[in-house]
Amino acid sequence: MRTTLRSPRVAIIGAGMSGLCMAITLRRAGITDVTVYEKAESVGGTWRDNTYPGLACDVPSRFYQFTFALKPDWTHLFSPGAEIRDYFTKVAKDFGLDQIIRFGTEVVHAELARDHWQLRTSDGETQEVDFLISATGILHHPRYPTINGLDDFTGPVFHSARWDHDVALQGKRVAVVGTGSTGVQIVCGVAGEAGRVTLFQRSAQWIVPFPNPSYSRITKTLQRIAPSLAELTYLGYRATSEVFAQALVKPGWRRRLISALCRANLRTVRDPKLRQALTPDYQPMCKRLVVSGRFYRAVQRPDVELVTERIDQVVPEGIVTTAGQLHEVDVIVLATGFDAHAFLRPMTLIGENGTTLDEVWRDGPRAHLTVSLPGFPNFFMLMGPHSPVGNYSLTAIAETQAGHILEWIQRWCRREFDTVAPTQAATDSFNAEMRAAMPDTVWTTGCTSWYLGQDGNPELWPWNPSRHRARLGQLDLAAHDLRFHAANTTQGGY
Ligand code: NA7
Repeated sequence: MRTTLRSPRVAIIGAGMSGLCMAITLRRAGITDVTVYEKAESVGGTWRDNTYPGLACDVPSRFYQFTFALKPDWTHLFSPGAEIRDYFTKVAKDFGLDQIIRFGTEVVHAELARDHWQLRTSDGETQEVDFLISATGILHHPRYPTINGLDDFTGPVFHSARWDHDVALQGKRVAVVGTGSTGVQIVCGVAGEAGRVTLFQRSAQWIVPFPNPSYSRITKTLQRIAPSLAELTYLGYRATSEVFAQALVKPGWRRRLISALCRANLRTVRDPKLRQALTPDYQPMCKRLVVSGRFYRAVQRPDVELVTERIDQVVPEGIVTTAGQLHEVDVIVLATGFDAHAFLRPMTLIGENGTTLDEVWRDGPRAHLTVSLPGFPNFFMLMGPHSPVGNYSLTAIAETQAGHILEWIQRWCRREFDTVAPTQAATDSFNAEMRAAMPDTVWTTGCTSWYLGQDGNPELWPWNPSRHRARLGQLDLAAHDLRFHAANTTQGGY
């Protein structure tokens, strides 16, 4: 007897890169009852929120894109943020997502009701869905530092992810607080335009010196007229990234090679005092490696100053360090990072037996294979806890996760279960396996960063990203609790 396929109602939270990827993956598979909830007024997530000067992705553009929407005419090896935002906007339009995205609508509450989810949005509307998928991003909530007197400053102060474009920087004295990828890119972006840039560095960063050449017209044409070349290029970047991703997760020649590159780059700083000030006290790659072929040149400019004394307080006219020196500035930019562990927050999520996500994650976010949670059936995450990061393409990770989630949904369509969730035992065993692998990773070699969770352990995938693809490519039925619920009424076909 043939089973009639049923058609699921799916809600995706977030229309950033990963939410778009999920929605398109579902629609391409013929699943059409999909709603994407987006609290802002446009797509793009981090690429919509970040608009600071100098913004670029630190993953090559030919690898930071969707395989189902390869763009032949990327302008640069590492293309600027606005171009990436435009790419995602175009992809959303090309795949008809404009009709299914509910802009300006935040999901504030989601609760399991036996075999489906009930959602509530900020405007009080409710909706029932068979699958709930969170794609709320990792680096979303700006982290504001607690610095005495910050509110007393007379000039503009803003976070890098909330850039105030009404503030003209020409000729101004600009303070940049923070030396992560963002601070480094901002210094490169504003040096020369601002009158003076003062970079307040709490920890020095290792910098890998990739140049950022533009693509020639002939390369763009070839990529356009030969789609198989575009695919091969993507795969070539993926293979290379996976060779070097090994440096992060295992000691060996790759780690030594990248470290040597960073050290050689640092030696290009001529002034020994400045070089010393820029020398980190931890291994390269322990914090996320900063990719920049321009930073050391920028920081050696006469109109750029590096301050390594800690900030003591902000006064109306500038920043005072613990050495008591006042640095008079006109604008303060806080490139102080994000709360990377606020997955899904501030929304409330209630799973089986009334258990909340906050209770389950009291000791930090944990998941099964980065995508699902015991006790939260038919709920999946993109970019969930321990998703592979570390200078690897998140579009590739999103595609792997979306493909995995689609497979579960297709099985639901074939009525192989009504609800699916990983078992607690499988989740515990996966997390134990990860913990055992952590000591080999470079992230545990002695530094602090947004990679570390509240227990001091890295919240990253401790193996090569290729293993993520392999593990998510094969559904492990034995690791899941598949249930049927009597009187399931969902009907229809797709
Ligand atoms: P990061 O990488 O978290 O960097 C934040 C920077 O801000 C880092 O240098 C911090 O120093 C510094 N920071 C944070 N708080 C303070 C205070 N209170 N005083 C001085 N300095 C401070 O964020 P980014 O936005 O640069 O990059 C995030 C990711 O975006 C990046 O990894 C890429 O994936 C893209 P610390 O090192 O903690 O001493």
